[in-house]
Amino acid sequence: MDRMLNIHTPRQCAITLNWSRYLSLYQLGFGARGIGFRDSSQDIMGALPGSPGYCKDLLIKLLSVQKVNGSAMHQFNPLTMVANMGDSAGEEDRPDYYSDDHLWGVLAVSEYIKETGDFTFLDQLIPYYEKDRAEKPLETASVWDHLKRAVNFTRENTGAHGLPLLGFADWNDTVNLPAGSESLFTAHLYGVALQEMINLAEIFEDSKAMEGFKADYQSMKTTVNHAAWDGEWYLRYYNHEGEPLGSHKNSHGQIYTNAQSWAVLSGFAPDDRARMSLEAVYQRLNTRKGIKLSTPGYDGFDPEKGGVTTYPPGAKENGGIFLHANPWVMIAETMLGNGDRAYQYYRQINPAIRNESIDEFECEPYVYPQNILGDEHPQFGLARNAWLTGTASWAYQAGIKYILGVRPEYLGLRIDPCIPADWSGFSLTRRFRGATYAIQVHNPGRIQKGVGSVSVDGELLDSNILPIFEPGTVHQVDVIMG
Ligand code: IFM
Repeated sequence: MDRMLNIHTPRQCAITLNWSRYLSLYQLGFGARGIGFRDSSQDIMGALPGSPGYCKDLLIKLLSVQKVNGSAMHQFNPLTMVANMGDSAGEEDRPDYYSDDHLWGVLAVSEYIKETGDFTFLDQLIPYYEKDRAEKPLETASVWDHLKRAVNFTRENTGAHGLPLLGFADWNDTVNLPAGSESLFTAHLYGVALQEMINLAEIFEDSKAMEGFKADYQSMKTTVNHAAWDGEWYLRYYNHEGEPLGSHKNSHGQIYTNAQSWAVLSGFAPDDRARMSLEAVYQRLNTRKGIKLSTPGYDGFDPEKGGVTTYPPGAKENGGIFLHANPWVMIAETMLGNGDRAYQYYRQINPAIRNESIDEFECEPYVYPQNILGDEHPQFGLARNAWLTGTASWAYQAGIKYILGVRPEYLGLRIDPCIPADWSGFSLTRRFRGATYAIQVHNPGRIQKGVGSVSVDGELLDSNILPIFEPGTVHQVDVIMG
């Protein structure tokens, strides 16, 4: 964990952040895909501590391909700033937007402000994507307006159960259900985005906006718990005919990981359901080589479901160990206080431990691959698509912000570790807004979560949020878990 979080994962985050840019350069002449709105937003979240300026520039580009209605173009070329609708453009009978893209922008901007304290960014004017005949943007508005339109788009595009419409797809690119289908992933991502909007509105003392976001959050929480609890876990989708996917009623694709982890991340799952959902992930989806995305895999092409059914069971999004989704379960486990489980999940996908079985893994033992073939596949354990994966960003965030628990917030650096009970503590140095925090965490009671006391330079604090210090200063932080 030490070497991964200090060296290898930040390097992979930096490379992943830049990779799509180079790909765009290379592909300029071929009109190929360019940068993805969703992927780059998440890459930014892992690269912020090392490259805040670069991340800000990329955020500006991303927001300038957001549409006037609040949704976002799926991909764009950063050299020409020409954007496209991704694979949705080729399917005439399917919606032409992805239901998650624009919401990732809310998370990326929030994390940028937490890391840097650059609140003025919310006032910066950025055009929306649509242009008139003279190539002049139809509308330009503040970043805050871009974020508000993003959550409003989701609020206004819901289906028969009141859940967000899937559009062409959500984070899972390969499940492309007919128009009218609904997405639980997008419902939860919307919940996380609304929490960020509530916090930002509170800081800006915009109480009217804050009350609106709170009402929208409560409303979606009620809808999700009313429409999407399957008895032991949460559903993943409703199709256009109102049939659930990710239900015990389905013969294949009975349970999806993201529907469980994100129910916890969004705060929509009440405690008992949160625990049952994560236990279902452990019992039904976990393998010793990582957590599968769903199970059992679909067994044969089904034009209604789309790309996911083109893979054999156990491969890629069809029941494979899709690593990007693993850190979300780690984070969810820390939210419930389960440090042992969170670290078990961190460790079992740590590429470094694959050094012993490299002939099976076939990937660099310091790089997260996109996927590992799951236990339904004869080549269980074989990794593919090294380097270019959001796993790097999220494994970094899960490790530093949630397991070690050192997390930037708007008004300071929160210390909230959730570690294995047999750790006696750890030390970590974090540079934050120009100051250096030398943090020593002690765990005398061998607990998994809980902060008993925090002192900075020998002075006891009355909270676990470290203050913001003058740039260039160095501070000794002592945390006693209890
Ligand atoms: O979320 C997507 C990502 O945008 C591209 N690779 C596959 C992921 C899951 O479908």
